[in-house]
Amino acid sequence: MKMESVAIINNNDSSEEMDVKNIFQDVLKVEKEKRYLDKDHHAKKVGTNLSISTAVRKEISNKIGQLYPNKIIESPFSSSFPLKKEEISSINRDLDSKGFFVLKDLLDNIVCDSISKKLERVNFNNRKSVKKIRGLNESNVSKISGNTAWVTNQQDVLRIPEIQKIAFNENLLNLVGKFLGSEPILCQTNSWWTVSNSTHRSNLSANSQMFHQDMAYLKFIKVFIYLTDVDEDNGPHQYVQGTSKIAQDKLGENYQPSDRVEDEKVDSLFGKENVITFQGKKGSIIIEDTFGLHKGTAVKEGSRLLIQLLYCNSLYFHAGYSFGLDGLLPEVNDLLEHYPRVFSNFVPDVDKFNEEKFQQNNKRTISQKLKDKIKSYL
Ligand SMILES: O=C(O)CCC(=O)C(=O)O
Repeated sequence: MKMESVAIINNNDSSEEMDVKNIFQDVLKVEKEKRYLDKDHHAKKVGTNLSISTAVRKEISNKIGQLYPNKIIESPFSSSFPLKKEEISSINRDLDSKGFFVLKDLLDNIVCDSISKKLERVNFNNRKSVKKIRGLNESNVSKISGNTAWVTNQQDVLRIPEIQKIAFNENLLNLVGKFLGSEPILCQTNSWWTVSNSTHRSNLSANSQMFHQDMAYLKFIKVFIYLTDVDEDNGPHQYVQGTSKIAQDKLGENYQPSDRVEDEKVDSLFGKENVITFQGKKGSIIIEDTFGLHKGTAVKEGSRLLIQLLYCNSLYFHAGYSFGLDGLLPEVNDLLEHYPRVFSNFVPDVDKFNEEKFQQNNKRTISQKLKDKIKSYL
């Protein structure tokens, strides 16, 4: 009898335990070799990402937490974000039970306006085109094609000093680290405009305007900051409270966490009363575990601009863009020396790196373009 067969016969591990062991071994390898920066890395891991259960994600995340334990971060940016140190524990309790928390205080209006102004000098694009649009503001954004224009290179957002002061704010880093149970890694500084255009299913689905779970990393947390006033008409964000732990199981065997879920199904499975709509003034901040079901509602009138920061516990499933070292404030360079794991998604020559990824992600064949066109008429 071969050794391999003996090992299998004597193996008392459940398939879930095997998944945890095997995937964690792979996490260690990917992290050690920085494989998450390879252009084809995400494609190789997408199968694993789609197939693992919520319980397996949690177990692997616990192991990551043991390897890179959450530690108190000291940052020079302590008053750049409206979050108090004393609030961290209670916010974490809400994140754990409900999956979200809305900060009581708003981000300063002057800071919001300064960020919006600087975003006018940044390239945006819609999901179906490599064409870049610049100079977007509230008075001209309705002219974009599609429902949403996303920032093309997130390094352009990070170059904005106000964003660095928020993303590396001491209380925010300590809050997200506590939630993740490990040192946080900054993995996105995203921004997008949403406008009224099409309520066709394919458009809503492609623009995160149907309920879905994010599955970008093993464990992660998002911080949304509204840069425009958001009322019921211009696309308030929605979250289904309590779903971060139960969505995958409750949606059944045929459901994959990348699927879009109809409003009616959400109401009947999770209760209409649990769908929370976030209207709020410019500067409103939602901290959210987007492994729970969420979406942006379709804009009826006007437009919405927001910033989204994303922190994760490991770049194992990383598909996104990276950051570079240029344009960092001196204080951020100091932080990098003390907390290198927070900066795991930083690469040299980031603009070239991100542009190549952008071209690859947006490469669509003529037949794909034709299929999308046909779908939009159905
Ligand atoms: O635009 C929104 O409010 C939805 C955002 C979203 O679904 C996401 O970030 O995953």
